[in-house]
Amino acid sequence: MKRRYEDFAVAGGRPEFGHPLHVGQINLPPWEQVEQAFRGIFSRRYFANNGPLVQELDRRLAEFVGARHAVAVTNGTMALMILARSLGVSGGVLVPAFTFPATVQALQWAGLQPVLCDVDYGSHMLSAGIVESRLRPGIVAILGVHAWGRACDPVALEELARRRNLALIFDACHGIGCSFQQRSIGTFGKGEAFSLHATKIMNACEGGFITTNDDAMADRLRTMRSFHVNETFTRLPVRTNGKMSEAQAAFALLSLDQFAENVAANRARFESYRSGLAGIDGIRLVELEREGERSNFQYIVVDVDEATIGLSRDEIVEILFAENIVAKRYFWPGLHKSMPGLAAGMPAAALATTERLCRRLLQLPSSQVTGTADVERICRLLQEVVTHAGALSRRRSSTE
Ligand code: T4K
Repeated sequence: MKRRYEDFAVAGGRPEFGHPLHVGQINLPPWEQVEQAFRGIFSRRYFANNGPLVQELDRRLAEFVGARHAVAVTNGTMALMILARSLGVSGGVLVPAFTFPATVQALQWAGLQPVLCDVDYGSHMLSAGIVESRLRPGIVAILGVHAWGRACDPVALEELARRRNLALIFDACHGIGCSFQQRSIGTFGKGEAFSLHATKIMNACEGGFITTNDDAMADRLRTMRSFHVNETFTRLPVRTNGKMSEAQAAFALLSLDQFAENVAANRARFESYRSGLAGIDGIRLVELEREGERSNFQYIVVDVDEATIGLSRDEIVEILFAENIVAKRYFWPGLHKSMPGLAAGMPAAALATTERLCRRLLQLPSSQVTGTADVERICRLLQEVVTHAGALSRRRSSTE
């Protein structure tokens, strides 16, 4: 335990952890089950092209989400690209500036023009009011992003999209297993795109999938994910290779079996963070469940108030890194900064909340290798960081 300034690793002390603790390190399935699944793949000698495991995964994901269709693909970005392209529209798409770059990169690949919106400070996501204020001629669709394992008011966005005749899709890459007003994420809008990346609560090493309740859309999505004419479900001019392999599907199926257990472990870590951070001035844990909602507790998100602590979020990240706590700053620096062309002509005030969140938010480790005892140590360390903020801040000024 760090009791004095000299104990901190940035001041020459021993790091709190002997190995790095990451945000979202892989949830591994039991090895014996992996071996058994791969023996099956070997004996069938069938690795790709809509194999039996991919077909089973499509069926099970649709059932799990409660949507009519699920279409597995190579990753979440590909899921977004195909989903956006399958709308068959051209023009502008309203999208939050506070998101992972892949959200807008997918739109660009689909030939659509991302139009950045600010987000709501309470939810970190789009609201119908913000979207409506950005509407202008040439806008044909909305791409909402469900961040952190919470939903971005999909009911209000559906109502707005209907009223203004806009297509509505969602980036649900963080949202697997979550719900809003008792309705599952994955059942809103024209379709929703999920990620099964290694660091997600459900993973296929790399992978993703799209859900939709629209049969014609599902045909288009299945056609687009494969360049194979023998898998044509509908006539479409543009297709690609977004096919998930049997190896990825095997991992995803095992991860699906383990999902409830992984959410319970995430929730336990979240609750440990909640009690450990409760008395620390200037550090606030972002709640992930409101009434009628279910979260997967994928991310531990903390709001850092520099004015109260006397250290900036970035200074705290540097201190934590030295202690082997590999905190993240999603979605720093914001799309308006990382892809400045998208914000051309927008006054700075138009993205004031995005800017503020990019400066203040911090994600802390939560995964199979981060036990609740580790969480307690991280919280105690943060308490000591706040207690020694003055000395830590002076150290920084003297080394600059
Ligand atoms: N939309 C949204 C809103 C998203 O957040 C994302 C991705 C997407 C779309 C696109 O979905 P995908 O195309 O990725 O399926 C990570 C993930 O790579 C990315 O999937 C995720 N969101 C994003 C929020 O986080 P990075 O670049 O910050 O972290 P990465 O992949 O380097 O991993 C973080 C740490 O985890 C590593 O430093 C070490 C540890 N790790 C990572 C991998 C891959 C492991 O321990 N083992 C591993 O195999 O993006």
